[in-house]
Amino acid sequence: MENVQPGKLSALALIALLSVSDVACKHRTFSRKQLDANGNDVGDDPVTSVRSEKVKDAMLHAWTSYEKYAWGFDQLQPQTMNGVDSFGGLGVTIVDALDTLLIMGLDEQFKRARDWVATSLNFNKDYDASVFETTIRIVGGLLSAYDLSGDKVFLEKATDIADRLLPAWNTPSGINYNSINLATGKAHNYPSANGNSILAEVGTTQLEFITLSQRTNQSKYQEKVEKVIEVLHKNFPADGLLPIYINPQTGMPSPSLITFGAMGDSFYEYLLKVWIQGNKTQAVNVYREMWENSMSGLQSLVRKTTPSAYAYICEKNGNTLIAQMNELACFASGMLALGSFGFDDPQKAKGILSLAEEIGKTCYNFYQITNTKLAGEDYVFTPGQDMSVDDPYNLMRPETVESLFYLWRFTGNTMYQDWGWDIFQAFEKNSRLETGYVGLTDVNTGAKDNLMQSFFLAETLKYLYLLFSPPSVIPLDEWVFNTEAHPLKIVSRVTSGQSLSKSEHVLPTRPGGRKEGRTGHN
Ligand code: DMJ
Repeated sequence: MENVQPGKLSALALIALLSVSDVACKHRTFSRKQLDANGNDVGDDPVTSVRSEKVKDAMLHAWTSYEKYAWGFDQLQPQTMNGVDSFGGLGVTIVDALDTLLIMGLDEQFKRARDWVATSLNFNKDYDASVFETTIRIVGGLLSAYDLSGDKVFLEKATDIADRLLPAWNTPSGINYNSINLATGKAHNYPSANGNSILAEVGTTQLEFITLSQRTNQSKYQEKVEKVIEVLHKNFPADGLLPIYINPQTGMPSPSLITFGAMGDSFYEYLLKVWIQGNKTQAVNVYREMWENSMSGLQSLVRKTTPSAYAYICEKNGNTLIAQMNELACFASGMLALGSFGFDDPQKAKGILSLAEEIGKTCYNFYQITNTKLAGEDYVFTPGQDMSVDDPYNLMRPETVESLFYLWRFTGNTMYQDWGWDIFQAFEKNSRLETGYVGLTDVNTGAKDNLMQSFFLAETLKYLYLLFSPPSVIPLDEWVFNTEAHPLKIVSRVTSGQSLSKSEHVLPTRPGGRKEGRTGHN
């Protein structure tokens, strides 16, 4: 294993604990003042002000439609004007939208959502829940609402659901099963994965469960999820690229696809973000080291199209590279931008930020080459023909606008705001109905589906709003987004051997990645 110092993993098992009062704040609000490099108020930018208001209007329309036709159900079906329980009846749209409502200042709507959580959110369901989806949407949504509002009801509910998920980690290796019955605690893996656990699903619970340990002073959540990384670390390949299937009995990777798209994606995202959440301290150094290895692996998968030289990330099966990229993999552009600042070598940092920009450009082009100007789900790359849509549907996914948000924050280049605006307008033109927003079954014909995905409110509209807001709204040196775009407050990481008031030494990091035109914090 390269670049990993022995003995670091024992630090992973140490528990970061924080008193609840460190994060409890009353209805956190963010200044929308535009500041120049010296901190002077330069007034509202009229273009971004109008754009952010339009996105807020879109959120209000999505939310109002959900309230009218699907209140209490997981998601809205706008064409048939009814609700559907796609996640076991946990009111997923309400929980996923809480922090977006708060950030946009939609206070009345937030109040109704909060009251529903307090009085009607019930997890005692005889339902086989996805550990991953329940963690990123429900645990993440509740913890973010708690961090933003200070309202303890969200922490109580997050603790209730997390306790129901915990038995999924009781496996011989500590690699969790992907599905668990919320009432009985009986866990299993999906038959389609041949008994395996899915990489992205075992590697995308760490931020939420570490946060929960910090807010509750209970170490059990953090211990379970950090054990997963400890096991994966033992069998981590030199190029940092793990296949999508992991055997929960042995903890070993099972030969299968390597991808930054579906089933691989957010494992890599969380390696970086747990390092950020842990204040880049020694205790989380191993996460950064694993992430840097994986980014070398990512670079080995990058190829360029002909004739236009768009950079894309291949998938890999055995030794064979596959010239295919999911729209889901577009998150990698934002991840690279976010992680670029932590390299000691300025040339390396510059190279990674530049790769982030190249992949961002490819993903924007995913949108621009279709008739609707909305991206398909999957693309293939053919010599001489650049790229073409492979799967034509669009679920109003967030990954590209998420990356445009990071690219804008880290480069200050307003071109990324213009690109985000183009994508927003395409959603308005093709996905907006009187009764909510829908995805498309075909991005070339514009044919519509009948579902308003909860991540459209949690992620797509939130990242668009933040793209048109000053960096002081959710500054990236204070908050880290989970993979469902729920911002979690970064607090001091304190290990179990220390007093609660004494935080670990914060390793120095290069500020990097900052260019003219950027205002305020990250
Ligand atoms: C979201 O639930 C999350 O962003 C997840 O990481 C990937 N899939 C959807 C959005 O596309």
